[in-house]
Amino acid sequence: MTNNTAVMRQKCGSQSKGNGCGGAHSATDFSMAQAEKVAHHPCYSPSAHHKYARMHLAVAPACNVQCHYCNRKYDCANESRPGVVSELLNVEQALQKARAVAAAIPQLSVIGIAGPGDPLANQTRTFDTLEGLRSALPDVKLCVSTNGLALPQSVDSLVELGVDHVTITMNAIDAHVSAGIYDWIYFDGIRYRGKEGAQILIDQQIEGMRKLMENGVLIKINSVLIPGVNDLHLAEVSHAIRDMGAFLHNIMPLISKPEHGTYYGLNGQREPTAEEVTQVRERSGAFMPQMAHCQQCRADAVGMLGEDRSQEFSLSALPEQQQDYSAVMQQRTRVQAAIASAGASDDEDARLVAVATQQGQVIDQHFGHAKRFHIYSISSDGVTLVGERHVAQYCQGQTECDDHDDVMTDTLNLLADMDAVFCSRLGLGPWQKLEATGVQPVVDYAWQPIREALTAWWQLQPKDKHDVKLHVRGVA
Ligand code: CLF
Ligand code: SF4
Repeated sequence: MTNNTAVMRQKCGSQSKGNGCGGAHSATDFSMAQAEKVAHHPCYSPSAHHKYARMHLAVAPACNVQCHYCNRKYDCANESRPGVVSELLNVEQALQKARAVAAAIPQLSVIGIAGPGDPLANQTRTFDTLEGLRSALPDVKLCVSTNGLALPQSVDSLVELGVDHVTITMNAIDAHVSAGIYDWIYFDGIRYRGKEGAQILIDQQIEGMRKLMENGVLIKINSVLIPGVNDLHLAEVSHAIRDMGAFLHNIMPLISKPEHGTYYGLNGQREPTAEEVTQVRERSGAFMPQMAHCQQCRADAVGMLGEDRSQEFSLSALPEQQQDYSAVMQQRTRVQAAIASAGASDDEDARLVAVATQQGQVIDQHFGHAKRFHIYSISSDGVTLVGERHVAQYCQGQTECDDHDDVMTDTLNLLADMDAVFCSRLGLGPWQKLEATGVQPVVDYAWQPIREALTAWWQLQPKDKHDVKLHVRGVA
């Protein structure tokens, strides 16, 4: 057992398998809020990966570590493996591509930054891209995949930008094992090798995880299975990350061919067999839920998992004129609502509503304090979360709203296609403006559980949409 693991086990107070920890953030404590967070993420939810698409924006060329299985110089459009990319993008190009893909693939629910280097070793490019995405595409989830070396100092920015899914590649929790996987790490201006570098990387990953957990970010751990190096060690990694609160463990087979030019490829390190992958996942499965549908995507992958449409969206193929994103977003919401509720949103009695909520369980947020709204479809088939929309917070006051009209107008425009907006409190100004656009403001269910409240509200509604609009405007 490593020092780190020992410390974590002491904190946990349990060494039992499966659900022994029982801490508030244990992987087995699968709350409704977590379920809703992963419902539309094709990597975090096995049932979502047939329904929703992801795209990666390759804006991060540099890396602060050198793994023995990576050669970022290699570029082949016909192969799929991490660290490989055809077209490096600047921030403006990345946003242009994201808008084009969101318009062409309405099932796109997640945009990730995953390379071709490490996103957090390219902080300006990564954070500028995430910030641009947040305002240009308010309905997409943002995702980051990192080696974790620069994670602790990045968590505040990631949280501020609304990133609530982070993947950390953690191949070992023991510096002896880790030292055999990395050539070097570059930290605070110094290059470290061997066990010293490996220990720094592990410590940074653990501290980064701790800070992510504090902020309610869902953590997935990727581990590359390297036969003879960490195959017998990954169950210990699973045990450790369970105690730290990770949500999912993704054990991926090493890809190692001589023609890739990696250290492992050139030195005869073999790939694991399918049976070895299954065995290791089974051992780790005693501690952590295992991901089995990973496609080991390229850093510029586009489309459903398992398909790669990146070449359809190369820079030269992007449309010169961007479509108005409000119309694109409304279409995307309709399509995603139909996917999420298996067509129920097309029913005459279906309603789309926005809910101001902090953790996704209770209607507990003032309209002006909300930074994101959860979008639900309600119909005779039930209440279904179909997405989210991010907004700028326009009121900083604790009691009365110090309205910023321009920001509030942006928020109102973003919600103009909703049938109703639920929140705990709402000023007279935005109330009247919502009503004027045919959106029903609802505060009657403040502090109540979302699903029960939406069901109760829906049961009171006229069952024809035309009637609803007349009702809201006070005509009927
Ligand atoms: Fe991309 Fe990774 Fe986000 Fe998914 S991929 S940054 S979590 S949106 Fe998914 Fe691709 Fe496997 Fe990654 S299938 S390689 S796990
Ligand atoms: Fe390559 Fe990623 Fe490893 Fe950096 S962290 S060397 S980009 S695989």
